Amino acid sequence: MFSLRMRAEKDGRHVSGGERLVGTQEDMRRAVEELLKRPKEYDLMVITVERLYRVERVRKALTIYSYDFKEVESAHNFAVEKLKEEGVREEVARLALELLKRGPNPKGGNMRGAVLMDFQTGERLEQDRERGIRTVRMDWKDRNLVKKLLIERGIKRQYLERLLDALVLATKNLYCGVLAELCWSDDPDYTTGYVAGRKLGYIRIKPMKEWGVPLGGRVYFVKKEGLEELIECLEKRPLLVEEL
Ligand code: PML
Repeated sequence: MFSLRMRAEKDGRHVSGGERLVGTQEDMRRAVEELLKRPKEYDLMVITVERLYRVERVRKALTIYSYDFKEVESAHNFAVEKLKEEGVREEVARLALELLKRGPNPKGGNMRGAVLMDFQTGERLEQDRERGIRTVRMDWKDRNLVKKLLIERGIKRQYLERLLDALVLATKNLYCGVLAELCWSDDPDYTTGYVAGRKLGYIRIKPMKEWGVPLGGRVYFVKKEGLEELIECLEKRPLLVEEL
């Protein structure tokens, strides 16, 4: 198999990314065509193709649930309650919400990757606070089938790719040993976010921010022990998710 990854920039800023694990030349051609269409505008695009020698598999993705709220505050309170069910302390969950609200990058704005946060103390554990930790090398075994199943469940086509990418990423995170995750997009036009955990599954929550806000990101709640292995799994070990 091959890992195919795309990232695009405009004026030096990351604007789009995507990835696939593909088995044949035909799949690779199709994936490149799809990824090429992803960014609306860019002045630099980098596509990386890497041969993989060992791909792990997980049978089932996290179960999806969805909750809509009238305002951000109620959505955030709900997210905190859910994170507590996974053992994240309330103060730590609130710290993570504050971090994503103001932009987790100490130089201002968003990070490319995720924050690693000690689930008990709230200490930030990622070495590089501008880059963060990037979960990569994961995909659906049959992306088109999963798309079809999600459409049958009533997911709108315009949100499909985003959900597919986020769900496979959250599934890999837990597989690697992340205890729980909090996420919302930095896209100003997309206010749905999620919390994920082994007991929780993948809980979509709307609205996690106000319209027009360009700040977002991911916080992974983790144990301090075994951090190196966890990071190695998230960033290096390829994983296919077999079923929805
Ligand atoms: C979803 O379930 O709709 C995805 C929510 C988070 C998307 C994160 C992103 O696109 O950056």
